[in-house]
Amino acid sequence: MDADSIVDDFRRYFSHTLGRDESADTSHQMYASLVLSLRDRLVERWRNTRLAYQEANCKHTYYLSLEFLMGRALGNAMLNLDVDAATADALRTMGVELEALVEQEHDAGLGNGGLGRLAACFLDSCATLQLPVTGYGIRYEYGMFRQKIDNGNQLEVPDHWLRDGNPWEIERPEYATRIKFGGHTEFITDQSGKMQVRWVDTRDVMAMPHDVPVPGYQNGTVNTLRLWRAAATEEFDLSEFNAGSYTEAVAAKNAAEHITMVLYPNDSSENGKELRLRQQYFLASASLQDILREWVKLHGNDFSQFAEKNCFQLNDTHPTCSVPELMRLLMDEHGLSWSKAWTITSRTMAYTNHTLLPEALEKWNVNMFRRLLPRLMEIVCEINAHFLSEIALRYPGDTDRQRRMSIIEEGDQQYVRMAYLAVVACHSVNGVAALHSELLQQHLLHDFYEVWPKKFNNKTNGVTPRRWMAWSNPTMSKLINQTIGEGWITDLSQLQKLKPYADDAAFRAEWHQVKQANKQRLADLVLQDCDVDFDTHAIFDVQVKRIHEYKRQLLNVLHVIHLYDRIKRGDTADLTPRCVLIGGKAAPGYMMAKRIIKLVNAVARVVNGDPATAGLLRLAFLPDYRVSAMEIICPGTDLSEQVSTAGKEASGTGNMKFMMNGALTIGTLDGANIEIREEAGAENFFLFGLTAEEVDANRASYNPGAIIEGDEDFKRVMGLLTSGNFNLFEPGIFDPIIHSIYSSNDPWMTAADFRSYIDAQRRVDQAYRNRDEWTRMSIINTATSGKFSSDRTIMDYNREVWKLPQVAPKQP
Ligand code: 26W
Repeated sequence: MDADSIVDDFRRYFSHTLGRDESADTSHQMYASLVLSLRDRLVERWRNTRLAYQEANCKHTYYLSLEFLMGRALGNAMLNLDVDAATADALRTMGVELEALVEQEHDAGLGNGGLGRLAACFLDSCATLQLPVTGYGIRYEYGMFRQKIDNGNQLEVPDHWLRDGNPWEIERPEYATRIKFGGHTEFITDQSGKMQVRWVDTRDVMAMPHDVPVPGYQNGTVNTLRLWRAAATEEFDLSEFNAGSYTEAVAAKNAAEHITMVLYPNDSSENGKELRLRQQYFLASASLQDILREWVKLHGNDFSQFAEKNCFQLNDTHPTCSVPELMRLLMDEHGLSWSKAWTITSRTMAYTNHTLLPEALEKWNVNMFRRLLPRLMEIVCEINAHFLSEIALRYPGDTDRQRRMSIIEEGDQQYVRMAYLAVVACHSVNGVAALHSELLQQHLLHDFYEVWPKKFNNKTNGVTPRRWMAWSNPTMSKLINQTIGEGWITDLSQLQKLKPYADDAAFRAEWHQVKQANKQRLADLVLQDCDVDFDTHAIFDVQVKRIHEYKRQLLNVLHVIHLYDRIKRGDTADLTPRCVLIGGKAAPGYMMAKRIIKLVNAVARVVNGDPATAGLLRLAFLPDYRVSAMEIICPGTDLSEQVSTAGKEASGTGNMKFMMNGALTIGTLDGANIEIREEAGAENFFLFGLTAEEVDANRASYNPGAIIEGDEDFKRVMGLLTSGNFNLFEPGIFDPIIHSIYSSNDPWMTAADFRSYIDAQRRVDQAYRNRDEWTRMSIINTATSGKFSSDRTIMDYNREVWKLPQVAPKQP
């Protein structure tokens, strides 16, 4: 593990395995050589971890997710192996900068946003807590698209992240699994008179596992993320080939491999596409078969202990095909009765909901579902029949309730409601922040809550302090280590010990210095990627997340226009200089989100190009927001924008990353903001806006026209927008945005919160002018962020749902 031996291996991989020398630009091969050297060191720990779990013969949890937004792995691996500083030094003596190698790694962008990144933080925490947890996901050939900005518009560029190979993964053809699609079912009676179902005439696809190591923090544990790739079966193309149609055979092979070709870049509206359902079933079936194969190897067809030893956590409804698939495998492949299979399924499955937005709730057309997965459709119908008869017994005659709660939505077309299927089948249903869990129980899933109140629980999200503080903010980490020791890295509640230092002038000076240096790093990124100059004396005001109307990037832009208007009118006496950064991707088919990106860029061009704003105001849109960009953005942020319409953001996790890094939050009482404010104290949080209850209560009488008319600032802002000041050469392009603000049906009620947002921003200006006071608040935010470690979240899941032992492997 010493730096010299790592560098020896690095040399050997570079010159012998990869066969390179210094005659050309070989930075990528150097990166790969370093990864291979580190992977070698992980492999022994990986094996020890597997052995320790086997020997403990303990329960295991499988985190099933269509998304794992891992980002880069190199820095994380070095930090967790505790070889980062020494390796950097040793490489430097050879004239190689570690930072340059780190930059060579493509982000593993196998996720859209919050839900995918949460899965990645959870894996880190499970390994650090030495819990027997395996991630199962899809190895998309193309991850989240790369975003380019062209004349202010989003352009989507395919993200071929595997082009240069992925040195982290290990392919495991020995565990390849066969997945069925299509065909039909046959009911036969065997010799003993038992009915048997066979799913036949299927078009099969192979699932090929690729394993990625997940190291814990300096503890010898290495867990596994197993990602499936789709491949054609051999006889699939052989049969076509024998028929003399070589080209058709290759086309068929392509069709099979299409399943894992691309991540759906849609994060908030389901699109009902067949290929997406194929992906979902592919993941569910491959993972469950993988787990059952191992079970049968040890226990034969004895499943009596299966539920005690296995747990499946469903990351939203996306992997919910696992419910009927586990039923199928247990009954059709392993001969269990319906009731035994149902007991096992419901005792092992747990469901996490991540959204209340109705348009994001998955439902699948029954005809399509039946065509693609005929056996699963039968099982879903039978689950529904059992469930509805239970409801009929409990609420005799209440047919409206049966219609409301049915897993199958009736109407012109029938649909499978995946969330209802998950709730009926799972023994645990959780939301991701206190408010969100409450709203699930009181509104979205209220009928189900009445039937099974004990199923429902809350698990407030968290993020890993290893990546989001220790790795991405080394200067702040060093200062914290010097002050309170290193215990916080695995026990974030220890940050509380920083609290008294908020009153220590010398510590504040150091804290401020660290923040300024981090702001400079962020300013460098903004200059490079946006060609906008950010002055580190200004407030760095940041909103980075997926672009969505409910997240209200629009409110942020209205504030910038308001500041611009004040500058133009000379109303600058108590205006604190600000640099506003907005970043995020829009779903390719989401017109309004794309138009908001265009607006940010249009306003930025006018504001930044006007000499009147010099030294007072800057606005930049950061292209291609991604995990590795957040690692630089987070430490350099003063003000975190969390301004969603109350009741719409399930939790948020960016809000937590900013808080840990000493940013103050301006936010609504939504998602985890509520808990952030509780922890930090109301005096260290800039609150504004309607509450979730008020949003609902005010909706009927909402009249944005009157609000705008009654507010001189708002009127001028809308005047500027409407005048075409930001779109001189593209008249009318912002009309849809303007209309949405004026619409009394605006679901996000942007105008309702304008005044209180502008006033809160004034309080920010005032607070920032008092450097000591601001720094004090910044320290308090970091000091009180302990709750938002994903270690705490995972311990909550483990205590209340998984009930796994912690298992330490033999040290190498
Ligand atoms: C069907 C298409 C689709 C795909 C993804 C619909 C919905 C999703 C996700 C549920 C979107 C998502 O990432 N939700 C976010 O999950 C985070 C982790 O729990 C929360 O912090 C965010 O508030 C929530 O928006």
